[in-house]
Amino acid sequence: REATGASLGWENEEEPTLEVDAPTDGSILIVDEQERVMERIARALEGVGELTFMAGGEDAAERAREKNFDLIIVSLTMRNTDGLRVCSKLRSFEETRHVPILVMVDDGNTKLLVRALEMGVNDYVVRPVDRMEFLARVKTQLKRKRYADKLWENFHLSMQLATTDAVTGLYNRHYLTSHLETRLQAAQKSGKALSVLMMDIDHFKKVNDTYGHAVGDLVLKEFANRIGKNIRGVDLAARYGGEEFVVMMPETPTDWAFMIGDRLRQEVFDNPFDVGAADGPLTISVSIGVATSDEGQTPAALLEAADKALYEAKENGRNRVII
Ligand code: GH3
Ligand code: MG
Ligand code: MG
Ligand code: MG
Repeated sequence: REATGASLGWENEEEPTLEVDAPTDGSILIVDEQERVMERIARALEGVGELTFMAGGEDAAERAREKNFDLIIVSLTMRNTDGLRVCSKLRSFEETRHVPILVMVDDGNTKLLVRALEMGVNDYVVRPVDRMEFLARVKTQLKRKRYADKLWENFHLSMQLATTDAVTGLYNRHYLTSHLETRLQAAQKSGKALSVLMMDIDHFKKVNDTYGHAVGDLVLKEFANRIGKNIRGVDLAARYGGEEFVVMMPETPTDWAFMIGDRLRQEVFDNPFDVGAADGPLTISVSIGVATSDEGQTPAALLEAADKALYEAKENGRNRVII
């Protein structure tokens, strides 16, 4: 709960809730060979969700990978199919690993049940099955699945909030520095160069003062887009501060980094930013400092070297790249 949007200052956003009712729209897969059993299950689970029946077959698990089921019910005593094997496959596939499994087992077949439980099935019913008990166990599994899905969703939302900058969608400074540490160590181990570009938009204060903060924000967004178009998939771009950006480039010697930086600088300067300013697209320029990792260098020292080069680019007239 601590790490959700609410605690990160999302005042006006709907707070994620973890309360769950028993779903009525769960999607349930039932694996059994007997038609009469399937009919009974269909009646017992009326209104609980969407039911899919598979008449056994060990490829039931394979087919389950293609659809996001909320619960899978498997009969352990089928004539032509090894139900236990179906369960073991379901637990081994990435796509179905976390889907709850409820098994049906004949009374007295404790050995089979124990093996299924050891395999990680979530619950069981013993034949002859009590209809009310069956329904209750199904609903409980669906509720748990719903709860787990929400936790997972909130976790992803928190991760995204914690690692990205809301204005530009780029990674934030914290993510960059922690990632840089790892990549720098890898670079030093492999002996391959890692370069960084430290970039700062020129006279950005003037944009804000002339056109307002909202237009300033759009310039930041568009600048982030331009960065994205000019770097490679392996590079990592982050918003380092207000109008400062950093690109981390693994396996990139200084002269390549310079070329990539200068191409971006030129592209930005040559193509004015269409951000809805009253007097048309804005000509933007950026100053860039380049630094390449030395042996034993810390991330802080590398960024400092790039910052020093950036300072020189500013001193020497802006709209340029300095190594
Ligand atoms: P220089 O060429 O020396 O970099 O000049 P500059 O005007 O770009 O530099 P300065 O550091 O003086 O001003 C940066 C401005 O960026 C000041 C601040 O109000 C603005 N700024 C910082 N963060 C944001 C933001 O998120 N949105 C907007 N619109 N402006 C921001
Ligand atoms: Mg400045
Ligand atoms: Mg600036
Ligand atoms: Mg600045």
